[in-house]
Amino acid sequence: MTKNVVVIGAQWGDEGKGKIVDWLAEQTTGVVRFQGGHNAGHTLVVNGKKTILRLIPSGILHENLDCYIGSGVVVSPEALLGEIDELNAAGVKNVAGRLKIAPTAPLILPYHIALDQAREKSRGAGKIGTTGRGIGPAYEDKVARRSVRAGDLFNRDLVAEKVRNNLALYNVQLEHLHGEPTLAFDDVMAKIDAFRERILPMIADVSRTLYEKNQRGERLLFEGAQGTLLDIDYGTYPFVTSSNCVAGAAAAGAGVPPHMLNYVLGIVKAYTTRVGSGPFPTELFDEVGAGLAERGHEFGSVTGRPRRCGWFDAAALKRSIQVNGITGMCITKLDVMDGIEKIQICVGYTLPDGSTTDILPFGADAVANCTPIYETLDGWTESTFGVKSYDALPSNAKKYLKRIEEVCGAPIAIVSTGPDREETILIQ
Ligand code: 2SA
Ligand code: MG
Repeated sequence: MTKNVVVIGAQWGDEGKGKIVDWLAEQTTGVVRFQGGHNAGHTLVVNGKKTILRLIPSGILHENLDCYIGSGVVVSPEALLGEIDELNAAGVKNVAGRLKIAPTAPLILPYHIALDQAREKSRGAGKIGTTGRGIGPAYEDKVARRSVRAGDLFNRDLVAEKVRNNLALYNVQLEHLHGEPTLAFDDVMAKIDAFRERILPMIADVSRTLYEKNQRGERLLFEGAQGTLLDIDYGTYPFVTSSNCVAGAAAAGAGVPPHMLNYVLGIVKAYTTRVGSGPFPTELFDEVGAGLAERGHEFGSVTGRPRRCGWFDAAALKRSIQVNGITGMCITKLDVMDGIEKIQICVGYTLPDGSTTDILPFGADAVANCTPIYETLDGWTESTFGVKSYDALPSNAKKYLKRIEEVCGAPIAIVSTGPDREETILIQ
């Protein structure tokens, strides 16, 4: 595969990015997270042992490589340290020593979490279904230019001043808009003091380090979180996350020039899932959907929420391919489709005025108006679980993959047939 790879989710997240990043990481010297925060849940299985990473890049299990958290990530220091402790306890070597955080990355502090959860409660039935991790408010602070950034931790007085100002704003909202308890300045500072010393040694000039690595010819992997249809601009707004999840965000979010992004690998689940609220044209409410959820273990890896399941949506994928410039696709969880007699693929939508379109429109309202147009393919009864060569796949599974390529307009580079590193077919 060409030099630096950006791995992005091409659907609504949970496509299986973690496994692929971990697998590709072996050929690199660094893995970089460039957006999102600990709302992500990246699951890796190595030798049958499962690890869920939320904030730490999914390359950390390779003990010879460094992991980077770029400026585009909103960093919860408490979540980060919790994850480091878990990895240490699992015997992963030198985690903190191999982790570098950009000084310009905004921090998630207790008031972000409180406001995220208070807002969701107030929204009632209209809730977005956020992960409740404070992601939205933390990004709001960034664009409002009031974030406490990682590098600010070197100056406690500056942090205290920002926290005081921010709390004045947040407490008004918590109390008067949402009827929730306010947060005390001393409590927030006590939390910051509890993590400050452990975070400081990890703060480094990530942008420069990545640039110089690239100049030395070392390979890098950029790890996206969530998915294109959750992108703040191009997703089903407002039912989206608060960051850009598309490949282009890797440059700004990591602090590297766009020419360093050589290959965009779109991770694509062999069916579709979504967690949280918002429109989902191919959602299934029958036993086929329930079967996908069960066989695919479709529960949020951070929150444990059940994921909604549906047919493969090639018209949504087409949008994703165009927005990201996907060089190659990696199809994951193909084995979950085993045993379905007739498989449907959405190839476009009928709109309320009777016209049709072959690509997902932008925004929740427009997407909610889309009625899928399906093509039906014969399924396969053989198990594809753990199959390690393309030729060994059932012929109907190959036809399914071929049709996906044709309708979406991008080649399939990798097929994943199980959660383990070994259960991966490299096509090109
Ligand atoms: P937020 O918390 O502000 O980012 O939520 C806004 C929307 O983004 C969705 N979102 C996700 N969707 C899928 N997977 C995500 N990560 C976890 C996982 C989720 C979990 O890997 O399973 O454990 O529940 C993720 N993170 C954010 C979210 O559902 C909202 O629709
Ligand atoms: Mg996930």
